[in-house]
Amino acid sequence: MSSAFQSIAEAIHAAETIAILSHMRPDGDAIGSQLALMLSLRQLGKQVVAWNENGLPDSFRFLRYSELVTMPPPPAEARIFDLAIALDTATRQRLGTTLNAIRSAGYWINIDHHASNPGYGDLNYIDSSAPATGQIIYEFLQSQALPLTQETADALYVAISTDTGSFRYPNTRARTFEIAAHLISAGVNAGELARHLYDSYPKRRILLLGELLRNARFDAEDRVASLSLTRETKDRYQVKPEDIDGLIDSIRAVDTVAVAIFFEELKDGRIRISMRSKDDRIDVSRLCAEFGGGGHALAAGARARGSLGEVSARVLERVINEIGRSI
Ligand SMILES: [Mn+2]
Repeated sequence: MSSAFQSIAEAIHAAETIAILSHMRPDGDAIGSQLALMLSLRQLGKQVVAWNENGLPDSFRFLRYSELVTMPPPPAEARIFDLAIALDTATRQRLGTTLNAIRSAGYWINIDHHASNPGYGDLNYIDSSAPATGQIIYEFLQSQALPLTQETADALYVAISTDTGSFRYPNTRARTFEIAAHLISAGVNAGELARHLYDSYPKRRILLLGELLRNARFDAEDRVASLSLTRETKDRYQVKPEDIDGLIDSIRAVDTVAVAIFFEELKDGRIRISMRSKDDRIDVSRLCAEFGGGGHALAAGARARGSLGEVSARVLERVINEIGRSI
């Protein structure tokens, strides 16, 4: 058994009150990991909260007990915890407003699979070979012989399925399928979860995608594709943050495309940049780091100041240049 897991377990056993945090704009890995760990620690009799800046996206409401993952309370109600555990969060900053709800925490654990994670916890478990933080949580729960309930298994399956692009991305290993098989043995209905995850989008999402694709931009002999989403368009379609997740895959899936980019105008005046690479020679976490972000080699992001036009021009120029040098 990994001694790091042992240290995590000791910190958990020593704590009464535990806050499990994840990143803003949570994805399936963030929500699934938070929920699985929360349910397991509650079984140990711990007082656990699970917070992220945006709370639970509607798209994950089908998960049993998911309503326990919430937005943090206002700073006036900030609490003291024995232990805070950050999951799937590459930088402390990405914990956003959850930090204001924690007056203090006796100890910080940081569990993640982003190679760019600087290790901002007192104890850091960063495994960039894991395709999902949910896979690390699974290994941890197994190492502690914690019971795998149906709800925990569902949450872990959602985490792993979504972060591997439904078991398609290169980080999908034999171990990933072994874990998936075990989760299915524990009661996961893979077809039903896939229907909830991949075949249950609101209509506004496909209408939005239609408009974005009409204005898609292709550069560098179609090796770079990008979509731009303005605040005006978001308002017109009444877009929720979770509607936007995965839209980038539509241009990523074009045969010639090596790098896909999604630009989104945020309320705070910044531009959210998502990047996907299909080519090992283009490390988008390095490119995003130049714009203040980070992530994985093939999937990364950043938030940059400036107008949509300005930021997209700057980023595209940099990416096109990189494609020219590396491919
Ligand atoms: Mn993840």
